[in-house]
Amino acid sequence: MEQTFIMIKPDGVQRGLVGEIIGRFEKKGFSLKGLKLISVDRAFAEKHYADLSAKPFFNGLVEYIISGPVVAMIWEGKNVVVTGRKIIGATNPSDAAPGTIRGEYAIDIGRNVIHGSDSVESARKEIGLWFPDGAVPWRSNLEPWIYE
Ligand code: RTP
Repeated sequence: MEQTFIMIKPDGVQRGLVGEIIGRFEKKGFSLKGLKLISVDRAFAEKHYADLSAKPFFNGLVEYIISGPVVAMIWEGKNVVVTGRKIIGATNPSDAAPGTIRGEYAIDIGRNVIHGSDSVESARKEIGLWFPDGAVPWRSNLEPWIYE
């Protein structure tokens, strides 16, 4: 089954949005397969965002991510990478549709509350970086009520 890496960024944690965000993924029917509250250092944040190292906003982005604890998660389910990005909404909250997490809870692109892997391949890499011991192996007995 497909997995994605979702991170509630420091602003989401500080603003008390953790329960709301987890609830959205749970209620959709996805399964939580990894969860931790963690503060990361600069080197780790730079590794996570290595693909963006040439961008002008890179340093500010790294400062933002290390400014407080984040909630790192693995979510599993059919098409969870693409659907997770839809639940999250567009990168810039001004473009994010109402009803999405960023559409409801964010204004500035540099305080956009949440990260979600943008492809199955980046999900695999990010899960490997954040959860070196892998996902917690368990299966929900609700699956027959979620998948036909
Ligand atoms: P994410 O990786 O956090 O899910 O975001 P994304 O794929 O939707 O967007 P990406 O282009 O990968 O950018 C990563 C994060 O960098 C910050 N950003 N700031 N100031 C700016 O112009 C700017 N552009 C991007 C955002 O926090 C974005 O989520």
